[in-house]
Amino acid sequence: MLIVLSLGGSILAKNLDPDRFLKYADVLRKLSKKHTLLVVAGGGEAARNYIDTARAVGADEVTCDYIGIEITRLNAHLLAAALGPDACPEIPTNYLEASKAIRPGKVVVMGGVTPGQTTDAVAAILAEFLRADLLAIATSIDGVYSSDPNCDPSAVKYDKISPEKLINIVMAIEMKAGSKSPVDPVAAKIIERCKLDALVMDARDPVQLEEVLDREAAKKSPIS
Ligand code: U5P
Repeated sequence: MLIVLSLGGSILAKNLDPDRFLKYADVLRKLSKKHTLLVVAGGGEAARNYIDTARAVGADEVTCDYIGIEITRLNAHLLAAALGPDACPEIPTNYLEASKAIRPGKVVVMGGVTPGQTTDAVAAILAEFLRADLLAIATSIDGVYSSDPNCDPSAVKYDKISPEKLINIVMAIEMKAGSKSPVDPVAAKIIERCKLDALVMDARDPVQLEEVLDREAAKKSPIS
């Protein structure tokens, strides 16, 4: 099975804790022996801090995005370092490079690509490009809600949601460099356009990531 995983920076790079990188690397290493696996690392707190400072010194949003992309690539480098020989040695900077980097049993790790989107969109576009079996978005919340559950106690969680409804929810969220939404609007449109099967999951615990992806893989290919 071909899996594209968007691995949120808020969970991967939390406090830049080396143990967290190593724990996610362990899980990804195991998954890569069973599946073709491409991982897009997010920017996390460091990206948001850099973007806030860039904005405060007068940078435009595109410049803020470029700064965010640099941080996602740094996180991708850290994850690749934690994977050691199980990571493809190059960090692709676009989709074609990512497709060419695929090697059996090795994880392709990359970060952002172009301004105006987040790494969720990178993962969605990559999933479309490679005709992935599964697009998984691993974050610190356990799914898609009608509004931000951290601010709105009446937020409703959706177990399943149509791409059209997802678009309606995410379009209401402000789109700026570093902004947070359950899935970014570009990703939501890509999911709609190519009818991708996308999974949003709480993967603050790396073990959960392995369990959920193994379960989804078993659902998709019950014989293997
Ligand atoms: N970013 C982009 N383009 C990409 C990926 C990321 O502009 O292809 C910028 C955005 O400003 C984003 C930030 O909010 O980097 C950090 O990425 P993420 O953690 O939000 O995915």
